[in-house]
Amino acid sequence: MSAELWNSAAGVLETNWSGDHMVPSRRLYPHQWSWDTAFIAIGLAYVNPTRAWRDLRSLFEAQWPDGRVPHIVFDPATAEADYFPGPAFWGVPAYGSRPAHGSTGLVQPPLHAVAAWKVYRRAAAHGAACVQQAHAELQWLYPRLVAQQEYLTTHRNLGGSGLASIVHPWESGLDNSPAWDAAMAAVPADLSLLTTYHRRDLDVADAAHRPTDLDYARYVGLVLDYRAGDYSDTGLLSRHAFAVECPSFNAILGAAELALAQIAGVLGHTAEAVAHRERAHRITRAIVDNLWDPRTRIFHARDVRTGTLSPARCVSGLLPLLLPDLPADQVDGILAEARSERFGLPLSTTLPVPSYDRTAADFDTERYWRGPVWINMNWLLRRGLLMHGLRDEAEELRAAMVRLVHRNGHFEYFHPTTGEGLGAPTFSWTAALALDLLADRSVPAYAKAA
Ligand code: 9WN
Repeated sequence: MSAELWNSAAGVLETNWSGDHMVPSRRLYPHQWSWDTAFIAIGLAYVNPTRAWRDLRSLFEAQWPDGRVPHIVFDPATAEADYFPGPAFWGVPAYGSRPAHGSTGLVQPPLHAVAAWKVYRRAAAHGAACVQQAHAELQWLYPRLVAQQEYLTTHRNLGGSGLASIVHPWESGLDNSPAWDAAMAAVPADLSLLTTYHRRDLDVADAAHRPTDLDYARYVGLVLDYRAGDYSDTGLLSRHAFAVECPSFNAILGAAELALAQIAGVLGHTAEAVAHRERAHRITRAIVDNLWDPRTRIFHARDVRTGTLSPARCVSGLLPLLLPDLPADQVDGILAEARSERFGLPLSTTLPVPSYDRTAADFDTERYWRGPVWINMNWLLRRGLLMHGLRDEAEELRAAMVRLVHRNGHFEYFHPTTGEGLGAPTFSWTAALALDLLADRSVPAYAKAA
């Protein structure tokens, strides 16, 4: 099984390579996406490290002068009509060293430092020249990764606690999650926008799997508002209808500081390494202080405009497990939730965890982020389990993910009861993470002792 899965995964990454970047999927997502690039680099590290670095470079060459790393970097070779919302809709002026490549003005979870560190660590397996290349690439990336963190912890510190706010559901990467329902209810929905703009996603995907028109109208309206202010974050809280602190986005923000500490260490920046660790600790503290609900005993998204926590129990609320300093009470709460019937950590015969509480009245087995299983979320959860020494459960989860992808293919996401593949069929991050899951059976260096 391993060789067959390995070869098919490597094949997907070959098919989706576009000269200087990887597309998530040729038909549905024909440009470069930010956090996809991080997951993809983790897989490319095994089969083509040069492309892993090239892909990260392509993304960071599109970094804005204020440090934000755009959530999509547009490929000038792809027609405007092939993806909505494309470059013309975003209207971002030329900047930086890749003026031919338009971008969006939004961000996505900053997983790139974690990815860069993993690609670097893997380099030794490919020989001395590869280690030298990895060192040079880390040197190029490090100040850019730091600027990315600075943008998120200053410009996007809308709530004032040191956490980053997302100002659009697309920024979470979990676009259509029930975690945003309460905050989105207050966002005006102008359905006439969908007459002005055509939803290209419905031409290439099943409408039952995609966000509703009502939500899509809100997505479009939020971008138009942000664009009207030239994507400035100054005073945004008082003039923008959506500002939320997401537990998984901020857990990744903290994990990024820890990866930066490792990177600073190998680059000889000892004092900076210490500062990154301190920042990771502060982010962990802020997540616990602001996003923990003592009644559900997991983390929830906080609406910064109202100060309220979303009632939805989502997989994103389990991901602060990625942080090694998470207090024992919070670790216990997350594990109880993950093992409960709501998420059901896999025993040897079941599936990986779903994106949303299986027992919720609005659990949806097909609509993306509202129930289906995603490999990237489970990959992050496994990393969190290992971080806290839970090796047996991490191994069960790893085996369940490998089984699922082997049986059903490299789909974008999977039906949470049948395992059937849904969404895009040859999806890059599923393939990339399958490679990592096949290769990385050992207990990683970052894992605490049980
Ligand atoms: C909007 C590319 C992206 C992922 C997101 C996923 C989906 C886009 C869309 O696809 O979002 O950014 O058009 O639905 O939700 O996590 O990065 O794979």
